[in-house]
Amino acid sequence: PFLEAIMTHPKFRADDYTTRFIDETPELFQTGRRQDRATRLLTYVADVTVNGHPEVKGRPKPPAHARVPVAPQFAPASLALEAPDGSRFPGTRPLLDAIGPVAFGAWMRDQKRLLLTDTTMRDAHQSLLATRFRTHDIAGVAEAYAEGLPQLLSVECWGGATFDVAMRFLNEDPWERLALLRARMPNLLLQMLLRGANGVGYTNYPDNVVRHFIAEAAKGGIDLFRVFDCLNWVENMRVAIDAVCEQGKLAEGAICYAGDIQDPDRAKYSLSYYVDMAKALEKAGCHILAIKDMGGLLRPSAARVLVKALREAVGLPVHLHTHDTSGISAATVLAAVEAGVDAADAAIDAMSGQTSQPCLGSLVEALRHDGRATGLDPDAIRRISFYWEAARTQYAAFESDLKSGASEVYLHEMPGGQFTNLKEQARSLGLETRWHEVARTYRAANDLLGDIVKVTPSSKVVGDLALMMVSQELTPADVLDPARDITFPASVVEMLRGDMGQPLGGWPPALQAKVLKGEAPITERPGALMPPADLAAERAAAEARCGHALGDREFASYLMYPKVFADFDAAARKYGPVSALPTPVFFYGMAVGEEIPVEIEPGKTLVVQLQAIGEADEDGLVPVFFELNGQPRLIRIRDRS
Ligand code: BTN
Ligand code: 3PY
Ligand code: ZN
Repeated sequence: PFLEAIMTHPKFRADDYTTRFIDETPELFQTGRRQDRATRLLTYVADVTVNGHPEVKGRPKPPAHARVPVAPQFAPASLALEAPDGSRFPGTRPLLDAIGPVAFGAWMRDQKRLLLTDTTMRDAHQSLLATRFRTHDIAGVAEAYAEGLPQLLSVECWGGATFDVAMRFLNEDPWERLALLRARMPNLLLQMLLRGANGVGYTNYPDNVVRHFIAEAAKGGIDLFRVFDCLNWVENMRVAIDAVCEQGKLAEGAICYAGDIQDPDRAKYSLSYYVDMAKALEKAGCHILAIKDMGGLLRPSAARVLVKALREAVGLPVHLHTHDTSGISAATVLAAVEAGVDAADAAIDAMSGQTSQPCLGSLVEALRHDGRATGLDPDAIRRISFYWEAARTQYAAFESDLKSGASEVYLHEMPGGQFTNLKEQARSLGLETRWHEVARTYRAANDLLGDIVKVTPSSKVVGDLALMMVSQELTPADVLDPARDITFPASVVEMLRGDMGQPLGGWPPALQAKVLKGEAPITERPGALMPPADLAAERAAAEARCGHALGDREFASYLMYPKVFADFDAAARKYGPVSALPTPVFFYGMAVGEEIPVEIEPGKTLVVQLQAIGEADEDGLVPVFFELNGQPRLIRIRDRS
């Protein structure tokens, strides 16, 4: 019908067919493109129906009668916020646009109520479900946030591990997710986690790559950048902080919390260490100061001392981020609130607790009749949480076997975002029954490395060393023994060479010498030694590799992850916009007789029905019969199951 429509078009028949024909009659060609996308999507659905999805193979399945997530609806957001001059705004985004980042920081400090960030769309699923939440489910509830929770400080929804997991495992474009969230939450600040010179990757990038990424993220809709360095090395954060400021966005400099300020045996991470770092971040131009307690190690009494000291030392608002691995994190937040913390992070109820953030709804209720009441609507939180609860059941394959809070976190000190990942890595090495040994060895590995800040990517290196020690039955003494030849993981070699930067006090010399086997380490900032990337040449190489021109955002993805992006790009060309599929279909395919709507772009919905699955032919191809918008379609798929 597509070709027929073109051939019979009056212009075509009048013989004035030129390339302008396409420009003047785009509707004909859009039909063609749409069908093309539809065919690719049907190919994916047919494939996953016949062969299953490798990521959920052999894993627990969602219960058969799971509730379908339906986002609640609220009236459009009221003018929930008051600016310093008394004018009112429907949320923090227009307030930031009106007053700019410096005044916004001052506004935060002036607020009596506790400001809250909802982390569900980023850290909560990163920490609970291996970052596997899909755009479909995240964007599906965005409007409810905009309308139901306009008093939020921000929505943390991007960055950290979400960037590469989206491409690597979910066949979806992180930039597309950001664009949808931006459009659906126009009144809320969108917040991302940026690993400083490591961008959203695991290694230091040239300065101009970091700048390019931040410029694209700001253009794409990020308002608040939480910037950290995995060794708390402020030198390594400056390029990113400057780039955020240059974009006119909020730069939140994070202090990663390690050790215990109240433990005299951990003198390395003392109160004055953190106060000095806070002052350095203020001087570096940050608008907000974050305490990033990625391990959930900040005890309530320490939080009281730390928050008070930081707020006295700097004029910036203080934003507390913690994890509930211990089970006690709400006590930490409440202690910080008493000490005057300006803002805190929490996850929506159904996605809170354990390695995730403390419970948003319960914090709101706890402070409800308090001088620092948050202003958030508990009923809206509950209704939004019901959505997440239903959506979460669809990700049963990615749930960890954690059942409770655990004080063991004070021993191993793993970040919440790493815990389930490392457990999975241990499982894949056959060490699942020796998890507590891995946890203890993780601490030993940390101590061997000189008691470092552990957060992506330094935490990954500690994990690699720990797994090596457990699987090869090595004690710390064996690791240090000059007579014992050890092949260290590449990540350990790179970190001790200085490729990630410098830790407080430097690397332990004996271990460093043994690991580097005579190679000289660097002590400068890695980015200062790297020549700027030749962006034009890189782009040409990327386009040659992918076989088509790349937009600035696609190019930014490529610069962070060349191979992951190229693979994603190829899969996207093969399968089309799979991010639009409902999650059960994405992971498990369709049942015969099932019919689903798929919104492939705003206002364009395909109706897909699976009619029948035939027998494999002599070439091993299985015919899969669909109806697409009422028209029969046949896709043949190789049976690889
Ligand atoms: C890619 O092709 O690079 C991305 C992976 C997509 C895997 C799909 S899921 C449905 C089907 N079943 C498989 O085993 N592989 C494909
Ligand atoms: C990340 O970098 O992904 C983190 O979550 C660090 O805490
Ligand atoms: Zn976190």
